[in-house]
Amino acid sequence: MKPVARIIDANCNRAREAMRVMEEAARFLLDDAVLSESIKSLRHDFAMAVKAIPVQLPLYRDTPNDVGTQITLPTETARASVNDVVVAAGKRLSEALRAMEEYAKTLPNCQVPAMIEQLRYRGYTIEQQLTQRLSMSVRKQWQLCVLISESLCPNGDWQSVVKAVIDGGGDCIQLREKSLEGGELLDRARWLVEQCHQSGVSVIINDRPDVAMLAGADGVHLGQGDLPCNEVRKLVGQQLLIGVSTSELSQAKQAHIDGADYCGIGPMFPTTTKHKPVIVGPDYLREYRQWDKLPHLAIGGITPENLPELVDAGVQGIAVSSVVCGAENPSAVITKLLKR
Ligand code: TZP
Ligand code: MG
Repeated sequence: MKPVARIIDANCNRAREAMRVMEEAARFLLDDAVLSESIKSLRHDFAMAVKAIPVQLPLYRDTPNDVGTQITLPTETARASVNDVVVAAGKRLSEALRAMEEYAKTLPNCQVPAMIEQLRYRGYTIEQQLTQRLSMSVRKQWQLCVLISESLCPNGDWQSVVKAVIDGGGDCIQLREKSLEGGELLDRARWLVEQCHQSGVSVIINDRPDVAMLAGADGVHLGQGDLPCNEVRKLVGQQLLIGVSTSELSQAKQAHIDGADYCGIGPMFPTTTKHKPVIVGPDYLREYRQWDKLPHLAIGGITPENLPELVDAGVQGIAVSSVVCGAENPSAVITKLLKR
């Protein structure tokens, strides 16, 4: 009994520590409430499984006489980045759970191996989500996002506007088409992703997480009345960035809790692109910057002429539509906006 209990005890500690390291990354590196919650619940269910082990594990602990405590490999003493810390923790977790599972099989009448096995599978998925999330284009603060709608472009020539954004130095395009049928929308999204990703420009799809996933876009943008951000996060995991439109700080705070990656904030100025009875203006931007837990895109009626007001309020990124799409020379407007 004694060696098996020592093994299970050591691996129990290892697994718990690994989960804590992973949870801290989700919580403090990624600010990801959903992922933090799933690791916390894994930790909780692990504690329940440990309680079901029919042995008083700490009674068998004998750290001073553990021959392994002095054996340290160079790879354990340095980590190249925080990502490596998380990767190592993920591996440690699965190893520890597997060791517990195998050795617990030798205990009579013990249901614990099956419980640990299920936790190990959950751990694999969490490790995958965490490392994907850390390695993906984590929360970008774009400078200039152009919302492209065919109906706003002269002669419907939206492709020329795409080209102008890419060539002009915009770093994000949002495809905003409210009335295209799914098939055509998906074709357009795929075309856009192909054009943009060659040049390092991000692609966000308005309203439609399904289309964004199928097209390999970077993200989806949700309004307050669209599918809720926390629900979309369940659907897309860490594969998409999620943006949420907000007009007040309480909405931004909720978006943050729900796992959003950036906030649209506005409308900054009167706009004809969307019906917006209340203009929140640069004051909301100032308030947002005081809080500032997520990247932002100020939006609504922004032009090269009124942009300095936003710069004064601390703007880091803007989203525009009609001023670029409707321009005779979209490239010239993009250049002016970026100069400001
Ligand atoms: N959400 C708030 S304002 C707005 C959206 C989609 C429209 C932005 O377009 P424009 O033409 O730059 O005012
Ligand atoms: Mg919407």
